[in-house]
Order: sequence, then C-alpha cells, then structure tokens
Amino acid sequence: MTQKSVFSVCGMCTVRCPIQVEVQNGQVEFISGNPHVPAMKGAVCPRGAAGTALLLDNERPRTPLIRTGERGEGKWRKAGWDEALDYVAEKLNQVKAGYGARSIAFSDRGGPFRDMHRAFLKGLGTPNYNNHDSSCAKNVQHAALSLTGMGRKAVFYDFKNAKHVVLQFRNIFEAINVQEVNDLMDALENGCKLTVIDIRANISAAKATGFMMIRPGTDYAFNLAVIHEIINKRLYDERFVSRYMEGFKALETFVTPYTPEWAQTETGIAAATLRSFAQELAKAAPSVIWHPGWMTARYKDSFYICRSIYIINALLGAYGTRGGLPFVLKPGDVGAKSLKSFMDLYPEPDEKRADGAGWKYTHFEDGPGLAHLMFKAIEEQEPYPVKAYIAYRHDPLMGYPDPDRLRRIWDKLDLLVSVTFSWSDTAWHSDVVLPLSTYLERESIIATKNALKPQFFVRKRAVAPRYDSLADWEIISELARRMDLPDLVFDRVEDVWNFQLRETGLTIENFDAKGLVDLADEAVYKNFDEFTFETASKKIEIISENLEENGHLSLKPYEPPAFPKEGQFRMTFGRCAIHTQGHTVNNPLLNEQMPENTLWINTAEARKLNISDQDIVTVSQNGYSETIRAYVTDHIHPDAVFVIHGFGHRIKAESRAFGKGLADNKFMAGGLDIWDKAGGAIAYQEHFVTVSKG
Ligand SMILES: Nc1nc2c(c(=O)[nH]1)N[C@H]1C(S)=C(S)[C@@H](COP(=O)(O)OP(=O)(O)OC[C@H]3O[C@@H](n4cnc5c(=O)[nH]c(N)nc54)[C@H](O)[C@@H]3O)O[C@H]1N2
Ligand SMILES: Nc1nc2c(c(=O)[nH]1)N[C@H]1C(S)=C(S)[C@@H](COP(=O)(O)OP(=O)(O)OC[C@H]3O[C@@H](n4cnc5c(=O)[nH]c(N)nc54)[C@H](O)[C@@H]3O)O[C@H]1N2
Ligand code: SF4
Ligand SMILES: [Mo]
Repeated sequence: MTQKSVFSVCGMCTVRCPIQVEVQNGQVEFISGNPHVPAMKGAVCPRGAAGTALLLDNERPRTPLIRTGERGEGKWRKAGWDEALDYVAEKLNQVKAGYGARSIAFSDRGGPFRDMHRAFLKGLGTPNYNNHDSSCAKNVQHAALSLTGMGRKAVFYDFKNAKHVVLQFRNIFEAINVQEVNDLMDALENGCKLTVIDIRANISAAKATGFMMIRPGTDYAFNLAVIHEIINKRLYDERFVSRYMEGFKALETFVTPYTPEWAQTETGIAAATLRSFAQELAKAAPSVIWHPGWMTARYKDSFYICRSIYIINALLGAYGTRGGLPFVLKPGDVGAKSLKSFMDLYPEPDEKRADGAGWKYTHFEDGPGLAHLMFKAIEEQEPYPVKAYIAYRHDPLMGYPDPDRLRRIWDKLDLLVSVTFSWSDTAWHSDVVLPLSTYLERESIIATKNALKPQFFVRKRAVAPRYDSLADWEIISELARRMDLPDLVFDRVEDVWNFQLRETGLTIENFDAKGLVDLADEAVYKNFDEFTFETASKKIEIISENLEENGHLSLKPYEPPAFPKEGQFRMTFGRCAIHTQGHTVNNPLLNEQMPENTLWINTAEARKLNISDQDIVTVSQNGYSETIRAYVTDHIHPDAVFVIHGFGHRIKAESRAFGKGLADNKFMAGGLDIWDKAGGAIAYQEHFVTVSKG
C-alpha cells in the first residue's frame, strides 16, 4: 500500500483554499485544509470535500472533442490532443492572418494562475484578454480604484480582530471563503457584532446580532443616510479624515438632504434603527468592516453603493487598521523578490481593446476588461472584427444574461473554444472542447498571495489524470508550440516553476514542507502615517476626476430604481453553501445533497396567488416560462423572488442536473445591455417576473 500527502490548492471555487490531499494507492482518500494555514482550521467547505466526486465523475469531458453537427447540437467526434490542438492553432492562425491578432478574444475566471495564458495572448499580439468580472465584482473594483487609486484586493478583511462587521448583499456563511468564515466565527465568539442588511434572512442573518430587511434596490438610500448620520452626529474619525480624505466638505454638503427619515420611506428601515446602528458602528470604530460586497453586479447604481461603503469605512477610520481593512503587502514590501512573470516576455500589444476599456472608457481598468462589451464587439464587429473566442474556465452562457442572444452573437465567430473540467452550456456550444485536468490531477504555475503576510503558493498534482485531460500549462505550452511562441513552450512543469523562481532565490523544494513559502515571519500592519493611497493627492479622493471626465458624477444623487408593478416580482439570486455557480450541480455528491433550487416567495404574496409551500409554480417573463418548486417564507421582502443561481441545466451530457430547477439568467431579457455605466458591471437584478401556481 502506498500512502502520500500532497499540499495543493482547492479548485471547487475561485477562492482557491490551501488543501492537503491524502492519497492511497493512487486514489484520493480525503481532502482537508492545509494544516500549515491556521485560518483554515483543517477544514474545507462542502464543495471542497466533494472534489473526489468531481474526479471520479464520468460525466465530464474525457477527451478533446471537435464538433461535427451544428453549434449546440451535441454531436462530437473524439480527437487526440495533437489533432485538437492543431485544429485550434490552425483556426487561430487563419483568423490572425485574415483580421489581425486583435481579432482573437479570450476570457477566464480571474485569479492568481493567469500569468502564463495572459502571456500567450500578449505574445500573439491581442489586447483582448477578459475575465468574468463584469458579471461579478467589477463595481467593487472600480469603486475602490475611483476612491483610492488601488484595487479592491489592496486591503484585507481582518475579520478575526473586528468588533463590528456589516454584510450588505454579502452572505459570508453561504458564499464561502473558508478562512474568512473561520475568522469571523472567532470574532463572533469574542463579542464582535454582526449586522446583516439583506432582502432576505439568509444563513448569515441567522448568525447576526442585527438584521435589517431592506427593500430591494434601495441600498444606496440607506447608505447615504448612514453617511449623513455619521457626519451630522460627528461620529467620524477626525484624525483619519483630516489626514487621508480629500473632499470631505463636498461629501458633507451632498448628504445633507439624505436624512434617516428620508431613507426610511425608500428602504423600509426605521430611522431610529439606522440611528442606533450608526452609533454602534462608531462605538466599535476603527475595528469595523463594512464589507464592500463581492457579487455586486446587481443594479444600475451598484457602483455608487460600493463607493458609499468604502466611504463609510474611511469615515470610521477602518482603512489600514487592525480589525478593519488593513493594507496587504506585496513581496517587495517585505524585501522579497517577485516571481518572474511570463507576461514580461512580450511587449504590450499596440492595439486598442475591442471592449473600449482604457480608451473609450478611461474610467475602466483595461487589464481584464469587460466581457459583455467584448461580446458586443463580436456582435457589431466594431471597433473591429472579433472572430475567435476562447472561453477558458468560463461559462458565459450560464453566467451572463440572455443566453439565446449570446448564442446568436457567437454565430459571428469563426472559432469558439472551451477549456474546462466539467460540461457547461458554453462547452456544449463550442467548436472544440479542450478538457482541463481537474485540480486534483494537475499542477498549476506558482502564484503570489499579497497579504498581511505575503506568500508564494503552488498547486501540486495529487493523482494522475483519470481521463485524457491536460493541465493549463500543458495546454498553453502546446498551443504556444504551434503558434510560434517558443518562450512559452515547456516540456516539464519543473521548468515552468524554475522560470518563475529564477530571481527569488527559492527552488520548488522550498514548497515541499508546507505547499507554500511565507515571505514574512508574521502579519505586518502598516503604521498610520505609512499609508499611501495611490491617487494624485495620496489620499482618498471623494471627487474622482477620472469619473467626471467620463461623464459620471462622483457624488451621485439617489434615484429610486424601477419597482415591480402589481403582480410582478424582482428576480433576485445568490449562493448556497452546497454549490458553486453553475458548475457543481451535476457533481454526484453535491447533486445528491441539493438537486434543484426553489423559488423563495413572501408568504403574504404567495397567499394572494394561492401558492402554498412546495407547490410547483410557473415563473414567466416576456413569454418565456420555467417551473420550479415554491419555498414560501416570511423571510424575504415581498418585492422579490429569489433563487440559488446555477440551476436549470439542459444539456444531455449531464444526466443528474438535466432539467432540474430554474435558470435565473433566462429571465433577464435584454440584460446584456443593462449595465452600470459608471462601474462597468451588468445590472442583473433590474428584471421582473410573474409567478403563477402550477
Ligand atoms: N458556496 C459558495 N460560495 C461561493 C460561491 C458559490 O457559488 N458558492 N461563489 C463565489 C463567488 S464567484 C462570489 S462572487 C461570491 C458571492 O458572494 P456574495 O455576494 O456574498 O453572495 P450572493 O449569495 O451572491 O449574494 C449575497 C446576498 O445578497 C443578497 N441580495 C440580493 N439583492 C440584494 C439587495 O438588493 N440588497 C441587499 N442588501 N442584499 C441583496 C442576497 O439575498 C444574498 O444573501 O461567493 C463566492 N463563494
Ligand atoms: N444570473 C446570474 N448570473 C451570474 C451570477 C448569478 O448569481 N446569477 N453570478 C455571477 C458571478 S458572481 C460569477 S463569479 C460568474 C461565474 O461565472 P463562471 O465563471 O462562468 O462560473 P463557473 O461555474 O465558476 O465557471 C467556471 C467554468 O470553468 C470550469 N473550470 C475549469 N477548471 C476549473 C477550476 O479549476 N476551478 C473552477 N472553479 N472551475 C473550473 C468549470 O467547469 C466551469 O464550467 O457568474 C455570474 N453570473
Ligand atoms: S471555499 Fe470551499 S470550494 Fe472554495 S476553494 Fe475553499 S474549500 Fe474549495
Ligand atoms: Mo463571483
């Protein structure tokens, strides 16, 4: 019997927790949290534990596949890797010859393992790398940039030491990051207060010391009134504001009309409740975290909500503070050398991005762009034709609104490739499917974690691939070989790692003991006077020139959203602890635990429609309908219905998920055009449905 323990990185969601994998006779026996990372407490979440089921699942793409029928028809021919990669490279070269390299677009799921494939795109000469973020956290990212000149990940949420945590459209105990959950649990045991502001009582609300049910779409009104109250009652941190805030006076004037009484009529939350909440926050300050949100692609003003949250954190002096939002450190900040980057091998492509980020819209960062605007460029072939698209660990047909329109847009493509470890609607619609080994079967490039205690970490292969799949670095390397980018061609993963470590003084053996290398001995909190924001004034700038130059106000007056008409409900959605987006619903273990989603509907509203708990109901919009089981509850606002996102799969390859539950993104007609013009993200919750029994 052989037994080994492998340090690796979970891949069941994009949090990428450090794990330890127990392997017996070449089989994965058990997955736990990496014991060398104390905040993991040896745990993984339910999805992390179901990695073994993903590995064993025979309903995932098992060899490269090339389409033989129409797109989406599900007719495939199995291909060897050489044939599939030759096919993709040849098509990419044709597109490049016919339209230029910029005609090749690519999207992925963000994260720390991107350097090599981004370098591949740069080497080809296309600027059109995109991540998924216009469907997720783009508004938070742009809000952070607009105020501080730094991205959202420049700060750490120091839950463990916090005294008051506020979750507003952030459901930390179901939308899980294991280390954050553990840290917050510790804090709660130490008396930390937890306030949840949500449209329904989720699991986080059940653990909260305070819960406010807010009318969907009115969060900005609530937050403006909180700012009003903090300023009006002089509850803010004067030292922080005078040292680090530019534009306080303008803010003070702007919020004058937004009293708690005014907000009460918009949000349904009593003025007195808001007032005592503001007092409590001030009492806990500066060890306060008002989480700026994660999946914030919800409303046309979500960007301004995120800005208001960052402003509140600043007013309370939480920036840079223990128990608040301390700044993360990069390797260079602790005297370490950075990894050598594949991206540095090639010059910036001398081309404008198809999505307009960075030139048409200079308030949007150009690095990862906005995928929905890239899709628009495919549709209109403007500012130039985009003819090839690689969806790399990305399923836009499940993750963007209006999939039928997206399919029609993609009709304009000469090549559509999906690189994936499970079936997805996008893979099913592709010309070529390149099966990625699951995270337990593949190595990844070394990654950097900027943190209070920065580190390098690596994913090691726990077991050999079960099917004919490859690791990311192998796929990119083989495409690079075929597309004349010799610097990205590697035969062994050790050579990839050696390249990255070249200037660090480390070798891959340094990762053996813990799966990671700490670059500092302990967490470092910067001193108050050492903070530097990356704006021109080096302070938090309430007035953003960049925003204003692009025609957006820095301090935008509140405008009520469209509310549902009689008989309509706002379509809302979120996460549960058992599934990740759309890609675990066919996982044998997780599917068994939760095979379908249900429709949360308020008890009084359900009664009007003669709907009882567990009834089958029909949800409709614009003549499109799906059925789902009702969950009748007092714990959701009457304006909204709610589902867990990711269900309603309709592809034959997934027998367990087929036809189960409802797909929320199909109830977002026209949704690719409904987005937050200041923050860049899709506004997914500006859609209404009707519900009937049966
Ligand atoms: N288990 C699990 N964990 C995950 C994921 C997963 O799929 N499964 N996905 C990961 C990803 S990609 C992301 S982006 C994060 C998402 O993390 P979160 O953004 O925290 O998760 P969500 O469940 O999408 O939304 C949070 C809450 O917003 C509420 N909400 C909806 N509309 C409104 C509103 O108008 N106002 C207010 N105040 N609240 C509202 C919902 O009811 C929900 O409880 O989770 C990550 N973690
Ligand atoms: N209607 C609606 N739309 C949404 C959302 C919603 O709640 N409602 N949520 C939005 C949010 S927050 C996000 S982040 C996006 C997500 O949208 P996507 O990023 O498209 O969602 P995933 O299901 O995570 O898709 C990742 C795909 O990559 C494949 N994959 C390959 N390798 C790996 C790996 O190592 N790890 C992982 N995790 N996947 C791999 C998976 O099999 C899957 O097919 O969708 C957004 N769209
Ligand atoms: S939160 Fe869960 S699924 Fe996501 S990486 Fe961590 S253990 Fe894996
Ligand atoms: Mo997300």
